[in-house]
Amino acid sequence: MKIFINGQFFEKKDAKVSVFDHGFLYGDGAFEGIRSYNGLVFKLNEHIGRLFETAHTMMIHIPVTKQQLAKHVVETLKKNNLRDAYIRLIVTRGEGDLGLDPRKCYGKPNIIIITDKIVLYPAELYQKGLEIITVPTMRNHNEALNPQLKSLNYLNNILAKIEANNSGFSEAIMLDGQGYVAECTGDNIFILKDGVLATPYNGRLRGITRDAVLALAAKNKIQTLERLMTRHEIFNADECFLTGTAAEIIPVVRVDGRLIADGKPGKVTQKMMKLFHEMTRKAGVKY
Ligand code: PXG
Repeated sequence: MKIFINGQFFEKKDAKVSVFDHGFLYGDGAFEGIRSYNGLVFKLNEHIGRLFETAHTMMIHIPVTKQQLAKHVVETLKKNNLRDAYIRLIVTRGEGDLGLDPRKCYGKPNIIIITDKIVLYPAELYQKGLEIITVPTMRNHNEALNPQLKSLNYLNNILAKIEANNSGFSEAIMLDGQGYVAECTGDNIFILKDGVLATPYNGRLRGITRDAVLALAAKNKIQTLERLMTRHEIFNADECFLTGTAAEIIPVVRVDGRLIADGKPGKVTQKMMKLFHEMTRKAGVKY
């Protein structure tokens, strides 16, 4: 496996950054999880756009252009002969002295690209649907750490994941500070009610899969709505599913012990899964 670090390729065992990197010391960096399907990188420019936005807010200056970074992603995939891959793109503030003040860094962000085989969820989960719970750890507030930032500081979501795991679940709903549904630990959430496909607009990462699903639904004459959402509305939805780069679209059939409709993946969910699957095989940056 060849890993890209600042323009050079290293074998896995030699792919190292300093323990003085502020990404390691403080989670001071940004990342993206991207996928490629049969030689097409899905939504590469959107992922790179989001990485640059996170870095801009964090005042990390990425020392290459968006176009150069996209080229580096493609080069790394080719070097590793991967047609279906999981791509991890990381930018850290770089090495510095101890102390969280970013001025202690030497002004050389590290750019790292790891490409690996994608580990898929068991097919059974997509046929039967997931059971999830709501956990006490709420999603970061906008005013504290905006969930739109895909920073290396993922402890908020990791703590929620631990709470889910402790109760025997692998995914969990996180609420925002007001008690509205925000998202899951690594996925966005959708419900279908009376033919309208709705997803929270508050307190969540603006998922690229989420945006793709909203666009795909609109194109297929399914009405969509971004709005506030309560758990009560999820319990009483006609359908529910999660979206994310890793999971793609996965049906949810039980939330906090409540069965969603008849407890089987819904028709619109299945239609969206099919449309999304087709889209990933057609659209993307070719390499
Ligand atoms: N919410 C959160 C908090 C996320 O971290 C999503 C929603 C879905 O966003 P996208 O853009 O992927 O549709 C994410 C994405 C991993 C992994 O390694 C996590 C994500 C993506 C890829 C891999 O666990 N999170």
